[in-house]
Amino acid sequence: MLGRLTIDALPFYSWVAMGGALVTVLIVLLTALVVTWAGKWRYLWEEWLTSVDHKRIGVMYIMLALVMLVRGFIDAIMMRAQQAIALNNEGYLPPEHFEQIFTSHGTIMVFFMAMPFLTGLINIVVPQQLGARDVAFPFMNSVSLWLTAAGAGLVGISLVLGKFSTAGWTGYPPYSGIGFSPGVGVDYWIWALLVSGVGSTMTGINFITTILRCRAPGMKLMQMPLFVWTTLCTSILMAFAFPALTVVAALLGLDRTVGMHFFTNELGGNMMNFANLIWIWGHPEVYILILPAFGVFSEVTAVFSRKRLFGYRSLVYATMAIGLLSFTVWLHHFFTMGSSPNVNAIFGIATMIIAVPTGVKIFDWLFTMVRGRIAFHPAMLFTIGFIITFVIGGITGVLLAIPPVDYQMHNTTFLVAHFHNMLIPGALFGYFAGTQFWFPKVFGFRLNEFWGKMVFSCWLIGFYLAFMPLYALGLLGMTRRLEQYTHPDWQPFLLVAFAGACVVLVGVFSVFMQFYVSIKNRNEHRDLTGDPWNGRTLEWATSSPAAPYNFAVIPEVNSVDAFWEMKKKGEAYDFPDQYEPIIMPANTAAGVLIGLCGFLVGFAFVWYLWWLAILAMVSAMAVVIVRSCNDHGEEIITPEAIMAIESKRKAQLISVEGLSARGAPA
Ligand code: HEM
Ligand SMILES: [Cu+2]
Repeated sequence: MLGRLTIDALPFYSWVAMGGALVTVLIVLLTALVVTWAGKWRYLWEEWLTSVDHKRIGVMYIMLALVMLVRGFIDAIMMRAQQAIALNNEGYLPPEHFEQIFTSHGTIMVFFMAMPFLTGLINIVVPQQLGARDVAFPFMNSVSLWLTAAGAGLVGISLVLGKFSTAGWTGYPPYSGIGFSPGVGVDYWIWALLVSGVGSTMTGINFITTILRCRAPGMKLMQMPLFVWTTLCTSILMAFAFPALTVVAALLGLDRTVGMHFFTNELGGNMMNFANLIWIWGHPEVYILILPAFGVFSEVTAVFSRKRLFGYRSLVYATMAIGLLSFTVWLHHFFTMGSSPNVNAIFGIATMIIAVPTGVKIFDWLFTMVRGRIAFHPAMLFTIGFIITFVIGGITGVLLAIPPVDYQMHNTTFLVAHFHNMLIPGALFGYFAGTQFWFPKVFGFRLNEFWGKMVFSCWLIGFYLAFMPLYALGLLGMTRRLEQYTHPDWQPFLLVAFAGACVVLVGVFSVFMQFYVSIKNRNEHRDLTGDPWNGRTLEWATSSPAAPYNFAVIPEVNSVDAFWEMKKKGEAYDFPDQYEPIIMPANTAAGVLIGLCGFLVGFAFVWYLWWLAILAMVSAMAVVIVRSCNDHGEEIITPEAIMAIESKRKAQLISVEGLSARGAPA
């Protein structure tokens, strides 16, 4: 009945692990208690958990990302603390625990911090930039969210029941096979990826369709905002790359659970197939993470330089080129595995070619700033910090793309420094910039700028302190994933890296402090216009926060900076005398339930609870069938209701001084 699940699943093996389990359980209980105490379960369920509104789904994605950012960061600082002290001693983490930590850190940061963060921003912004009322498949959107959350839940529960994988975030066999990793850890990893990977694939399909089918009338492809373009590219990558991950994780699961031999080096298996498959997903994945951030930087640069984006077309072509090229370079992750020199050379050159479109983008952003009136808003600071730091990471990437150099640097901390150097500025800074930029659109007030600058400075300075020493350590020969060492020369660098992580800790704290201070003083920073930064694209045409239907009347678009043109022509704030009824999708519990089933399926397979696995799969099917038979999936918003909302908005606009210059009703 209980499969592999016994009392030994509790983490009695170490005090640190026990502490982690207790803290996890306490946080969950405390959250439940607070919600109960505030009497908010019903509100939470009806307004949020069952919502299919893309804006709310976006907010929930980002909340998940922030929680997981904290979790991933705790892992990171624990590793930095361990390496800072573990010269000629065991430090405070036993080896097996350290291994779980780097695996969960990598897995969480990529799948459950970065992915939900970017998906959240896309959800909030893209439909509004397109002049649409929702995404193409709102219900599927909710399913994607809850499957992602289910995957995160599996990683979370591994803290309490059983252990997490020790095989690193890429889980290479043979080590991740049942022979070397007999426990439940790798199974947790596999199922977290399988469940959330399905969600990401569906997100990709959803946004490709949304962008191709739901644009405002008149909006040509070459008139879409850049963030929409990068989203399109990322979505295509999601739809085509994630299936490879799903396949490779499922095959590894079959190897482990039913004794197949896809990757075993015996009975015809070959672990190289694993390396190929996972990186056929993995390299596009880094562009999935980075391209939306490029989109944010493009929007932010134009708005805060008070200029049209320089080289719009070249940015679009560069984005598409990067997307395409990203599928042609995966082998650079295993140059050392013995392909022929020619094969290595081809993949090395393909890798270097990606630097060209990326360089084009960097120059476009710089030229947008030239002679602009730059406002040093935190979003802009992140953009500038990104440009400078990312170029350094790019250069070290080109170095690693040279196969003989890679033979030296492979699996050293030089590599660790390189990919953090790409992902922290290239992905995370973009998400932070997007948060600073679009927060008022979602909540109706601006974020406190002082704390925004704190977030920026701590993350920037902390990043340099934490990762520049790792470049040096890599050159000194320190391999990655080391839980102790005997080389006294390394320790000073590792102490600096630890200090850097501590500075980032202040940065993480500042993220939440900024929310707290901004919410407390929200009345001083209200955004009554819906357009706090004098924006250029359509999302600023809606009110802040936008009405459930975004646009009472769908705008007509015939230029790149659609909203900017509307303001210039004095048409930005026109109100019609009458409204048509609007049909919106109704909330549904099906998404949450499918997510729950996904979680249970994963949990059941991890612990060999076959009855639960079957039960959960059948339930998921049942929910899908019931939902498909439901003819009441829609709600009609009446013209009167729209009139009420829009009249309030009109009154609000009239109350804002100086807006008439932008074409507002006088
Ligand atoms: C400032 C915050 C961060 C710090 C201090 C940090 C620190 C670390 C450390 C110490 C390691 C282990 C290095 C080793 O193997 O010796 C690591 C690995 C890793 N980190 Fe981070 N990290 C941070 C942020 C991030 C972010 C934002 C991402 C992704 C978006 C990320 C992704 C990864 C990945 C994929 C690994 C590899 C895990 C593995 O070896 O299996 N990290 N990080
Ligand atoms: Cu790569």
